[in-house]
Amino acid sequence: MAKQTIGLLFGGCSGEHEVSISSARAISRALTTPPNADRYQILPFYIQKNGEWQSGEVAQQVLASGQPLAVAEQPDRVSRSHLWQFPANVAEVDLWFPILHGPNGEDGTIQGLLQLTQTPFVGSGVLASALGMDKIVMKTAFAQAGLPQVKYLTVHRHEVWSNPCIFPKLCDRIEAELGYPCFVKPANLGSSVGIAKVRTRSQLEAALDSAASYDRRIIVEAGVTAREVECAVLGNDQPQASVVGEITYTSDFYDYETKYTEGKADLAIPAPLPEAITAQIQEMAVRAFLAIDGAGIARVDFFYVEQTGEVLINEINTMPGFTATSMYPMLWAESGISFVELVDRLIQLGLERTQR
Ligand code: G1L
Repeated sequence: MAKQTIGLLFGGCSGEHEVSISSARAISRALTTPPNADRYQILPFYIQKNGEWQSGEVAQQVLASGQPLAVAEQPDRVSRSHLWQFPANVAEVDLWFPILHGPNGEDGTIQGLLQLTQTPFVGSGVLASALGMDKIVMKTAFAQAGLPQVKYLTVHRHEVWSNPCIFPKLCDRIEAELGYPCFVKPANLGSSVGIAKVRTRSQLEAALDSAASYDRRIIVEAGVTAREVECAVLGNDQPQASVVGEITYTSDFYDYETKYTEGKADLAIPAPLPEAITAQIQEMAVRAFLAIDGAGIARVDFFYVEQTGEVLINEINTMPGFTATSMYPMLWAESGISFVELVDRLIQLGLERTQR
């Protein structure tokens, strides 16, 4: 049987460019390991930090070395013509495996492009990707599905910036309804950028101002004292949940630095939880996946409030980290699906979804 050509799409214009390269390397190793090596061949496409697509030698080189390609940053001279210059061999791809993060990689935009090419791809489509990226609409979908969450308020940039009469009232309302500590987050930025934990009025004011500079829409969440647990979901119409994992960390909250610095966060897989709580988390993870119309892959993050026994959903991530030491593949490894098998399953799920 002829091998299927897997278009590995990695890099991208974001702060997680390097993470993307690590994930792509782990996936390419899995694709060149038997039995995958007999079924698939890799066609790598590297998106440079300036948005340019590279295939062939250049992409191979980045994949082999793990080193990003240096780009001259001259924002005032950036041409947009490269946006329409895709390498000619994109036409050889049988299925896309997009390992991308960032403004144009995880919000449904890449999925829209792949959808337009009518080529199957791994992971969620446009709708679920967009829902998974926007904290406000995501929470609305979860609420509609009856999934319990922490208390939150949504704020618009104009309430923070335009009117000096509105702002104090807004802060009063946040203090009355949520209290301290609370978290201020831009609705749309991933990877903890622009997020602040605040404990006083002046910190709240500064955090709202800062978040407003990142996004027009802001979410403010009540702080809870809880354990942070995560569950991996795999499948399409009948998705399965993995064992549950727990994250403990030394910093004040799970920020960007903690996420990507070795040794700052510890993972416990499986998490030491009562059986009934584990079952509840797994059931909620699947419900969340179906609520956003997820496909293939997602990692769902929860708070477990030990004192009350409550499980609250925090968020769903349709593009979870995918390096050899990332939570998502490790949860499946503990559930009996190896990294090599997981990559095969994701490809098969991508093919299945478009065949229906
Ligand atoms: F295509 C998948 F499988 F849906 C997929 C896409 C992206 C899985 C995992 C990721 N992950 C990432 O893009 C990243 C968060 C590791 C940044 Cl590279």
